[in-house]
Amino acid sequence: MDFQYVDKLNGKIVVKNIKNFEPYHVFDCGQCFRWTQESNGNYIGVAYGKVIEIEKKGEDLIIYNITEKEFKDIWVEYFDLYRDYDTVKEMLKKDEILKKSVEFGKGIRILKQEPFEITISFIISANNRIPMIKKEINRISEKFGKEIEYKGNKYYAFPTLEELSKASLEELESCGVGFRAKYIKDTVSKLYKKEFNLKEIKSLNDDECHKMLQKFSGVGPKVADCIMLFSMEKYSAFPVDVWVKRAMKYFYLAPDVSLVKIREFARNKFSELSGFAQQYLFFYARENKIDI
Ligand code: 8HG
Repeated sequence: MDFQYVDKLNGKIVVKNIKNFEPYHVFDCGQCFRWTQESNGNYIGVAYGKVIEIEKKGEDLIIYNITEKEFKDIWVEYFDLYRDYDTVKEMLKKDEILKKSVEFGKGIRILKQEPFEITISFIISANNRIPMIKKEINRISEKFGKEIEYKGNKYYAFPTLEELSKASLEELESCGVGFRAKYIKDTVSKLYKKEFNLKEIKSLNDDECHKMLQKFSGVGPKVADCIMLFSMEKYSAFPVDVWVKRAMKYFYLAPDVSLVKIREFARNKFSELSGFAQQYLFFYARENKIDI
């Protein structure tokens, strides 16, 4: 557990003595698309139909626009606060090569995000860049999701399955997602018609889950790994994108190994902690613009 106790004040929560939580590391390590840094350094994000604001002050984390009940019901889990990341990092740092990346991204935590939102978001992420992915998800939310007001500004929740089922192909295309519009439409329709159920997929073991997710259009091994890791608590997932491939080549492997081989190598090496290892590597490679 990475926090001591919680002080509740009017409309805000102070999480005392928080460990292993650096907002920049958590929100800019690639796992989420709906958090933005404000000019004062705080982060504002939309998740689970809520808007909250995060400030790190010394050893405390201040969360604004939140009730104690919401903190307990949603955010403790969302921020994975029950996990002791010192242990995760100690285990990973036994690998001398990984040490540098773990120390670089020491305040990373893997968020437990909402499976439907993450499935659609990572379909959008294929062959795309993070700033564009963020814009496209924002447009979809603006068009189909519920409006939420905070501090005089308008935010939009990611649409529910019901809400997104009403979107036409043309409307999706108008959000800038290009060829991925048909993948989104098809995935939403499979879920809406109950041909597939994300809760059931989440309950499968890691390998079955990885296989099942690839039955959706626009979901290959990499996107399936991201969905598993960022919304289904499957920590043996190891998504290999360009940055992770470069990091693996840079730190571990000879050049020109296939993505499948890199995934296999890493999963054998890091086992149940593969997903965490991947995030430290992704953050290190992207922040340092490793080019190999
Ligand atoms: O956190 C991520 N890990 C990996 N391995 N890939 C990611 C993450 N986040 C993210 O957006 N991607 C993918 O990398 C999506 C896109 O293909 C590319 C952007 O750098």
